[in-house]
Amino acid sequence: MRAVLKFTLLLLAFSVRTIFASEPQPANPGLNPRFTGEAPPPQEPLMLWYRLPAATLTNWTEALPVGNGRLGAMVFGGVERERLQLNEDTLWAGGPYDPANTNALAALPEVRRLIFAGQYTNAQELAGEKMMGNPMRQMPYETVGDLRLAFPTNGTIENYRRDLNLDTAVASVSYTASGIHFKREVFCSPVDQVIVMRLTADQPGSVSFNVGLDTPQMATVKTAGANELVMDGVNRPANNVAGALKFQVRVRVLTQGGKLFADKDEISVAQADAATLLIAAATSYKNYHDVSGRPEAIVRKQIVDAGSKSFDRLLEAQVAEHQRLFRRVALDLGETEAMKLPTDERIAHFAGGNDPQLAALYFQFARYLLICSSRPGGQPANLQGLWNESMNPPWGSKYTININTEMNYWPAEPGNLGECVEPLTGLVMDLAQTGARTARVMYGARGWVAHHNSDLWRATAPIDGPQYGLWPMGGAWLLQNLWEHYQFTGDKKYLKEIYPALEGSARFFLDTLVEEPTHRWLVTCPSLSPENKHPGGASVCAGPTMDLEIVRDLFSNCIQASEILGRDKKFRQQLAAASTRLAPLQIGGAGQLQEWLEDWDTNAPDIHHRHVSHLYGLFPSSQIDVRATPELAAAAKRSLEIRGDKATGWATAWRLNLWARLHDGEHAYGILEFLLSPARTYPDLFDAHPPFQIDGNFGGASGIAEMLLQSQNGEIEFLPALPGAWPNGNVKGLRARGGFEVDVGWKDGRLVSATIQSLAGNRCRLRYGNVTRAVEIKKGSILRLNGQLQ
Ligand code: FUC
Repeated sequence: MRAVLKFTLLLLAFSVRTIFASEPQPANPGLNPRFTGEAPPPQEPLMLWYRLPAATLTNWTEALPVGNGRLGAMVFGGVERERLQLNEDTLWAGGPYDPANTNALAALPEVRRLIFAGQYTNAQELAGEKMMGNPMRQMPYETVGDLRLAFPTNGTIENYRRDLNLDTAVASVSYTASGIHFKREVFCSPVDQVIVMRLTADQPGSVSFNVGLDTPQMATVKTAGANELVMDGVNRPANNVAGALKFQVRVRVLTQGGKLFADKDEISVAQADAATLLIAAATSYKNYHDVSGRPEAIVRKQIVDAGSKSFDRLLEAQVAEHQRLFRRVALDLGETEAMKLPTDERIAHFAGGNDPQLAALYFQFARYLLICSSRPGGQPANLQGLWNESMNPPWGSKYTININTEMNYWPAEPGNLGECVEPLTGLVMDLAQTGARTARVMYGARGWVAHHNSDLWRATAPIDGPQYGLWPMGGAWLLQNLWEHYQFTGDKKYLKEIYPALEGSARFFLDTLVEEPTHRWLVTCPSLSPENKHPGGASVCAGPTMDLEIVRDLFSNCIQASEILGRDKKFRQQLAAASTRLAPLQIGGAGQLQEWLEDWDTNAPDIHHRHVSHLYGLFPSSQIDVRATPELAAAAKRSLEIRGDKATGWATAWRLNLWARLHDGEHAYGILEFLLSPARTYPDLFDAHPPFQIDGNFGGASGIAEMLLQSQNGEIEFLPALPGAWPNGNVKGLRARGGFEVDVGWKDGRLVSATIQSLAGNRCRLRYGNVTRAVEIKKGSILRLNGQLQ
């Protein structure tokens, strides 16, 4: 009886609901005097760590991400209260819809006429009226809600530390309170498809907490049986598209010792020795036109299956699966005393400091994020990867495909994470379906088209306004990422799978390219150079440089693919003929690479614009190259100088890659210093556009790889842009085009060793500075070289 009374009092004392509903939040618990002592820095170098919780449980960019590609959480690490903000990658607003605008085709000739007559603002206005998708905006990606815990903690907190171990993918919180050492570990298993949270203490009977679920979604929360919480909900409508998804979250609470009590919508644990929470979430999304899945059946099974395994078994399986991918690449840029500082302090001191390992950590963090947000079978990494606390996140946290989604996948191949491209391949194959209708209805064209954005429902029509949306190149650019997957792997089966999408996209351009009146070059029209206004008072124009670069790559890839696969000879010839008629790259009066057909660059309203679209030819493409096309490379450099280094997160990351391709290691490093400063990196290492956008993380990692190894244009080049800040180091396991795995070691700024393993048996040419060497390595064999490539 007394025990029951005590237990009830305990429940009243720290009900999750009461605490979260009414307790005022301290303005800055970072200064909370109750935290004392200094937890030691972690031994493991690949750790993010902090001496305080994420402030007030609201400062989301201080929380630490875990994820299994589909399901994810942000872990805040609070002491009296803990928050796990939850995501599931198919919980978006809306339902299946078709945004193609049936008025577009009739307006197309007039829009083109106005553009060629130089009446750009009129063209843009008409396109705005007749050529935009319906609705004009796409569906946002949404949060699932939060798992909330409340703990009966009193007194001083000693030696607090929270961290994220990139090597095991486990987030931990540990501290001592009232002489008891508490520990929490959280991971999200790709094997068992649940988030697992383990709560332990070094003295028996010390683990007590209440747990509940919160959500801004249209959902109900209740307990089920003695130890489960269930949230049932439906997604929201958006932009006149009805919500069509159901979802369920199920939490099972397992205890060792102590007592467990299920209230209406909360579960309480008192005086347990340890507890494990299993969290599962699923929606009814099957694919972009089928929402008939059964979330309840899915999460029930996941919870039952995971519940039959011990915590150690769950942990072991997830660590093994994570390390299978994560451990393929090791990067050592040198270690210094700075490593002993918490991660947020290191970010503040990176620029001008001596902390090369932070760059290595940043590189590996991006690989971690890709593994955690883009696994086979799931959705591709969106603008925030997988992690989003809002119902209305910036830019809908969608797939912006005029740079951002492509950038997300730049580190995938060099970073030896080719499998993580699978969700992107899936997206593109879907867009080839939905985009076929957009091509037919809006352009009267065969093949398929996608404009500058897409969402869970694979929408492909122009959105947001013609100055952003009227850009028919998104699908074609995404195909370049898929082509790179083939370049790095040589996987013919994959090439065969993506060939219809390549062929369909090329066919769209054969049908829609038009002759511009002055030179009779073939150009896209209407289009724009992503989001950049030209001096004609609009963005809309004909034949921006980037479009022609993308079409040139697309046609060339399609020609090669059809040769390799032995098909479509006649089509190949058509593509070759059209290729020679595309408008060429042009150098303008300021010595710059022209962004448009006309030499407008230095008269454009924003010469420092964040997008550097015309430099696509230098990176990610390799049409412009310091050795093969030195004049164009010099012009690209001039364009970059005019644009300047300071830009948003992803735009900074793009500049980093471009300077690496120009083989200017010092300039590239200066840009990395800006990217890794508090202006562009949050305390949890997430990229700051600002606001948070994950592309800068991925683009940054790609840039670091480009500084150490490049493999475009038939050569594998060692240390093409090594900065003075990294005199000694080595990298193991990077991938190069042609199917190679490469290790590189350097000392005093000079190459000392290289190891090349051939995965496909292709020939290759190696380069270090001016020394080159052609080699043949049998498939599966390894070649070891010294600094002279001998
Ligand atoms: C493009 C960029 C913005 C932002 C958005 C998601 O529109 O121009 O900077 O990254 O995508």
